[in-house]
Amino acid sequence: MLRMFKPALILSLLISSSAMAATCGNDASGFANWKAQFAQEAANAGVGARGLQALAQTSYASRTISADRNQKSFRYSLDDFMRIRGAPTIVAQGKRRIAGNPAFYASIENVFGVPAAVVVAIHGMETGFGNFMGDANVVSAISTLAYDCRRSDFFTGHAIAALKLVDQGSLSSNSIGAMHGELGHTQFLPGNVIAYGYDGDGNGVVDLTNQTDALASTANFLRQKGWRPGAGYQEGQPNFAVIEEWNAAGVYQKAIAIMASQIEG
Ligand SMILES: [Ca+2]
Repeated sequence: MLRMFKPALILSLLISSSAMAATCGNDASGFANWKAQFAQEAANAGVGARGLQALAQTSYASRTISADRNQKSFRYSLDDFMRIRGAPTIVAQGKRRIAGNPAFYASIENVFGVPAAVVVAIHGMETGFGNFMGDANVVSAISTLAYDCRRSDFFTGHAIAALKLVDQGSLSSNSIGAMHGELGHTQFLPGNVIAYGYDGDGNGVVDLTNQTDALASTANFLRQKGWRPGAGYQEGQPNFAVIEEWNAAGVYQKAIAIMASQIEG
């Protein structure tokens, strides 16, 4: 049937499909226009009234863009990385946390098959066990990144996800997270909350600022990414590949594996 399409019609189809994507920009000047266009895109993707209202209330996140443009690629050795991130403190605190609430951490292991020590090491590494979960407005940060031409490809899906989380009551216009919209105790991006979020405390809402939900979601992420209960997680062992799914940085992956084994030890 395609050969029946006249060239002009094919061209008009191409134009209309490219017009579906909201117009990105490199500074604040086009953000309001983008929001109006993106609202249509979001509605087409299933975002409801609450999510669209949250999008309308966003403002251009200058701090997020500034942080994103000034990211440096650090090339620390593993030893330096662990020292700078305070690995001995994370290990000591992690042991105390598991000893202080053994039933909770045992339930994480039982439900997801992931050692509590791995989840605890991630919790310590990401936010110092919830001590610093960020100070940026999540919906504004993630929307601004989706608008920014350099970052649209990666963040558009996460922006749609953030608006859906508003619809679900997991996020609001006032939710606070890290500079790139990472959420809660273990810094999930919104798309990962949709895909791997787990209502650990059973109150009907996945809330990553709730420690129980965040740690259950983290264990669920690892399990869904292929964690094999009982198999090893050090470099060269089967579950190390799953830790690689959590964070792309090699020193981070090795640090998590080492700290978790020290927490278990
Ligand atoms: Ca919950």
